[in-house]
Amino acid sequence: MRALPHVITALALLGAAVIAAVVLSRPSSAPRSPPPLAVAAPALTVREPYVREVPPGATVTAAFLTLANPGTSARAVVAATSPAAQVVELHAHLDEGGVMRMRRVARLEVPAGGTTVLAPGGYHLMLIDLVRPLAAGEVVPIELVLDDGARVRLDAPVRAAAAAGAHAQVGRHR
Ligand SMILES: [Cu+2]
Repeated sequence: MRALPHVITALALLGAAVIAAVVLSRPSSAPRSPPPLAVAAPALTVREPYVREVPPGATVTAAFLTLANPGTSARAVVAATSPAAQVVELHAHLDEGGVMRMRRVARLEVPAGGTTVLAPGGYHLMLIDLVRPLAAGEVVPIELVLDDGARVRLDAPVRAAAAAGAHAQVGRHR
């Protein structure tokens, strides 16, 4: 694990660069030029990710976050993975005739210059077949796959269910 501090430092620097890029970017009337090859800023940025804590023995939980698209093209998340779960699915919570049901969706769209919120009662990432119990305070790495093939890594802290909206029943599916 000797390399870990370097990885963390690199991630911190990358995060700072992303924040700087977002802060510095502003609407411009300048003609579009090809992006410099050296800059590999992700097409989507992630805000306030968290995973809902579930009781020991629970095999599924959900991750919530806000996706921001600083770019000029619509982007979508088309898949996600995490070492904490065998499977991660993209889900929507839909009102079907007064009954709230979760449905798997193929894409989570994020409009150009806009945001898409994943929150209890709405869109979420479903972590299915957890490989071990997740306790509040630990951090779950998640990787998002975008429609252009880019990948976005994020670390989502586990939060107690009460803080995350206890009314949503994570275990109910299909
Ligand atoms: Cu779900």
